[in-house]
Amino acid sequence: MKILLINPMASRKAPVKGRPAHFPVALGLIAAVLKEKGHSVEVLDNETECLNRHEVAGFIRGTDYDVYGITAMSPQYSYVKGLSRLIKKYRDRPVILGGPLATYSPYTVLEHTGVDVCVIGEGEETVTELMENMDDPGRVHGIAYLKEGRLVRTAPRSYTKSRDDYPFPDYESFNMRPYLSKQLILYESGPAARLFNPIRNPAATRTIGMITGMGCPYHCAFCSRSVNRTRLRSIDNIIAEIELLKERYGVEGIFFLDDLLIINRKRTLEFCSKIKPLGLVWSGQARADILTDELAGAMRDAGCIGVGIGLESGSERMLKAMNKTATVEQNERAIRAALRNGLMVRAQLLYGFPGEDRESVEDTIALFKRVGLPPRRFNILTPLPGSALFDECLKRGLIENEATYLERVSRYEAGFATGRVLVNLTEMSDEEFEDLLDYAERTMEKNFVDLLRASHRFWRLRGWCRSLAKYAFKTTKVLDMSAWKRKLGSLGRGDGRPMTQEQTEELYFRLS
Ligand code: B12
Ligand code: SF4
Repeated sequence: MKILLINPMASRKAPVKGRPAHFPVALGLIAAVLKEKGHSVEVLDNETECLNRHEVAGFIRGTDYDVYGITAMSPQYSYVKGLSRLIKKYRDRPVILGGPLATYSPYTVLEHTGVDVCVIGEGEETVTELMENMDDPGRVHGIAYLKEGRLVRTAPRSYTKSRDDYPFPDYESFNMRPYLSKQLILYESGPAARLFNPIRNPAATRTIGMITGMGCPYHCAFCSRSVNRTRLRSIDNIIAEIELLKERYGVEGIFFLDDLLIINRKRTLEFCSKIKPLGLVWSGQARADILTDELAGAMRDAGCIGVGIGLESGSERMLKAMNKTATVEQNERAIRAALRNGLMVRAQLLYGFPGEDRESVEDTIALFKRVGLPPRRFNILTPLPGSALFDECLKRGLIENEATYLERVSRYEAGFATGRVLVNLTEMSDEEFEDLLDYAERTMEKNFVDLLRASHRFWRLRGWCRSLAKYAFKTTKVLDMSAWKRKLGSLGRGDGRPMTQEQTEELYFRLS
C-alpha cells in the first residue's frame, strides 16, 4: 500500500520552512515497520515544512495515497479535525490517527473529525496488522473505529515483541537537516533562562532527539503521559542506534525525548558506562528522588550536560496533592547534586493545581532562592485527557464536553504559552490567579538578579567578558568567527567534549 504519514504543525515558533524541530520519532518508527512489511511510505512533516492550510490542501489534491496516517498530541485536535476533513474532501481514503490524542480521546476524535481509526498506545504492531485488515479493522486489537456509524473499541493490545525487536526509526524517509540542530539540546523558557543558560551554546552542533523507552511508571495527577504503559529498550539497543546516528549523520549531541530518562540507578549507570566512549553530549528528564551525587557524577562524566527535573512546586502540600511521590527535600537535594557535579538544571514548575495559593507559591519562590536557580516560567495547569486530573474535572462537571474543551485548548494553547487560565481549579478568582502568577515570576527574576549582583563571580566574569570583547575587536577588527571559536575553545566548548565543572560554573554563575 502507498501510505502518507503526516506530522501536523506543533510549535509556536515562526512558521519558516526548514525550521529546526524535534525528529518526529513516532512517524519514524511507524514508517520503519510499514516499510519492513513492503509498504511504500512517504512523510509530510509540517512542523518543518510549515505549509499553510491552502498549501496542504494543494498537496493533498496533487497527490494520491491509499492510506493517510497522522500523529498528534491533544492540543492538536483542531488541526487534526481540519486536516482529516481536507483529506476526506479531496481524497476519500482511510485516515488513521496515533499519538496521545488518539490514545486518550478516541471517541471524541472519531465522532467529530474525519479520522476513521484511532490507534491506542504504541503503534508498531497495531498498524502493521491494521494494514492487512483495512476492510475489517474489528480483527485488530488496540484500536477504536467507526462501524456503520457506531463507535467500536477493540480489545487492548498485548504486545508480542519487546521494544528492542522493533526496527530503528526510518531516518531515510526524512530530510534530516532540520532535526540536527544545536538549539534542541534542552528546552528554553523565558528571557532570564535564555540569558543565563550556557546550554544554548553546547559543544555539540548536530543534536538530535531520540527515545530510550515508552511511558513512565509514575502517576502524577496532572500528567498525560505519552502512552499509558512503560516499556524500555535495552541499553545495548539504544547504543546501537546512537552509533548509527553518529556514523550516518555526524550526530554530536542527543536530547532524549523520553517522558522519563533517568528512571532508576542501575539502568542509568549502565547507560552512562556505555554512552561515555561515544564522546557525545546529552540531556534528558530525571526524577529528583533518584538523582544522587553518584548518579549526577556518572552522568556528567558520560557527557550529560543537563537534566530536566519536574519540581512542580516548593510546597510539600502541593507535591502530595499532585501525587508527585517526591518531596521538597528530595527535589532540593537533587538540584544541589546536579549543580555540584556540573550539570545544568531545567526545573519544570506547575501553577494552578487545586490548593495552589499564596503560601504554596511563596514556598516555590523560596526554594528557587535557596538553590540559586535561574528563574523559570511556570506552566499553567491545563488538564489534558490522559491525566487523573482531567477525569476528575469531567466527573465534577468542570469540563463539560471533551470536544469543545479540546477545541479551546488547541485554539488558545491556554496555559501553555499564553499565560491564560482555561480551567481555574484554585480558590482564587481568575484575576487573583493571574496576579499571583505575575508576582511569582517577577519575584523569582528579582531574587535571581539580586543573587547575581551579590556574587563576586558575576563581577569577575563581567570583567573577563569585557576584556575578551576588547581584545577580540582589536585583533580581529571584523567579526572573525574562527577567532571567536578559538576563544570559546579555551572554555572547553570547542573540542566536542562537555565543559568541566569549573568551566560550567564560570559561565553559569553558579551561586549555591
Ligand atoms: C517532542 C515533543 C514535543 C515537541 C514536538 C512534537 C511534534 N509533534 O513534533 C514540541 C516541543 C513542539 C511539543 C509541544 C508540546 N507538547 Co510535547 N512532547 C514531546 C515529547 C518529549 C516527545 C514526543 C515523541 O517523539 N515521543 C516518542 C514517540 C515514539 O511516542 P508517541 O508519540 O507516543 O508514539 C507512539 C504511539 O503513540 C503511536 N503513534 C504515534 N503517532 C502515530 C501515528 C500513526 C499513524 C500510528 C499508526 C501510530 C502512532 O505509535 C508510536 C510508537 O509506538 C513527548 C514526551 C514523550 N516521550 O512522548 C511530549 C508530549 C507528547 N508533549 C506533551 C505536551 C503536553 C506538549 C505541549 C502541550 C506542552 C506545552 N507546555 O506547550 C505542547 C503542545 C503543542 C501543540 N501545539 O500541540 C504531552 C502530550 C500529552 C497529550 N495528552 O497530548 C507529552 C506526552 C509530554 C507529557 N508527558 O506531558 N512536544
Ligand atoms: S510528570 Fe514526569 S514523573 Fe510524573 S507521571 Fe509525568 S512523566 Fe512521569
